[in-house]
Amino acid sequence: MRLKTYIVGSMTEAIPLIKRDLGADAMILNTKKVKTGGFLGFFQKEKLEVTAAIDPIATRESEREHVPAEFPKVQPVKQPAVPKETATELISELKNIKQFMMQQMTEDRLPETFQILKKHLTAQEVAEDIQAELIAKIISNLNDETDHTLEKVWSAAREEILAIIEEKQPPKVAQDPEIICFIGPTGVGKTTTIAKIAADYMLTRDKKVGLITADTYRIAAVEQLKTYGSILNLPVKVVDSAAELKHAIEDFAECDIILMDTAGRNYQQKQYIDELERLLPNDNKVQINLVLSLTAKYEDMKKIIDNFQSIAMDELLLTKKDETSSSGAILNLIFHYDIPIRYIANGQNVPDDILTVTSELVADFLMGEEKHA
Ligand SMILES: Nc1nc2c(ncn2[C@@H]2O[C@H](COP(=O)(O)OP(=O)(O)O)[C@@H](O)[C@H]2O)c(=O)[nH]1
Ligand SMILES: [Mg+2]
Repeated sequence: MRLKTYIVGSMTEAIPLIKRDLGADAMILNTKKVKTGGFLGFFQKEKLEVTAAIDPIATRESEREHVPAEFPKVQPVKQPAVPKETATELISELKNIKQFMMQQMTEDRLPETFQILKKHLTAQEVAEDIQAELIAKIISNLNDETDHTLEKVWSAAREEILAIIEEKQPPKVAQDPEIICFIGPTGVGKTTTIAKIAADYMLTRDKKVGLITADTYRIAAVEQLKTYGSILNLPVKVVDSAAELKHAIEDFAECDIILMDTAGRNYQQKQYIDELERLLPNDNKVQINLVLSLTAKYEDMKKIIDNFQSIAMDELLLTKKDETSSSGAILNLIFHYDIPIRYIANGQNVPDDILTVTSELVADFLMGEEKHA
């Protein structure tokens, strides 16, 4: 094991030195701040002590492992004398820097405006990894400390949030679905949301809508959808099995869109997902829309989504935005999962309380509206 310690101004400065002395396989063992100097221009009186190491034996052995023993004729590929700056190396450097930034980002070490931003994002329940990425990007984009005013940091955060959403949200499917099946936990607002969306298809888009419910679990649930059906003057069919569902879909052949309600289930349990799989036709005309309430814990939302590996979920729909002041889960879901979110429901009123998701809407929820025209 060869160890080497560097006193540097920043991690970016340390990496080329480590690579020069110890090679590209070196590992960073420890970083600590020492007085005198500065880190990325903020910590004026501090420098960074970086300890890196390389284990020449382990490195050689791991190189050997790449050559399969069964093929003795294979010659090890000769490394060029001066290793070229490859994309992989750059990526691993960036990872090192990011990892380091995350370590540094304990609140008391950040400049004050960033501490305020971080507190705000934490209160909004934005996940730690997203916070770290946002702050790292803002720091690297702002020119110097004169840019660290609260206003500039806030609007930079907004811009980064917009960029994340635009990058992560897959483009909406060009073709409208024929059948949308709404699934999700009990009481999240599936039936209410179906009524809102049905009204939108019918009144704004002039589409012929059919309603199906497979929620025969509670009599009141059937009645609830039938009530909306009669208010909107839409046909409602009740189904109890895959065969009945198939017939109902055939009966609605001349509808432009079928919206299907299901019983609320605890989808943290896999058995309910299997049950759903047996009910739904294996047909890509059917779009699955998972409805989750923003009042739920993010960890619980994740568990449900992760359980849906066997059924490809097409969209997420979030409800009860009006009942919570924190919007971090929206950004967390967009960042951690590549599932489109088309609507957010924000109240009990049918048909009005539903919003179409845009990057601006989510940025407004998170950072406040006053910062843009
Ligand atoms: N505050 C609020 N309440 C909602 C929203 N969506 C639905 N609800 C209410 O949540 C309760 C359950 O709704 P329901 O549609 O029956 O949920 P389901 O069991 O998932 O079908 C009802 O009291 C709805 O009025 C929403 O976006 N915000
Ligand atoms: Mg319902």
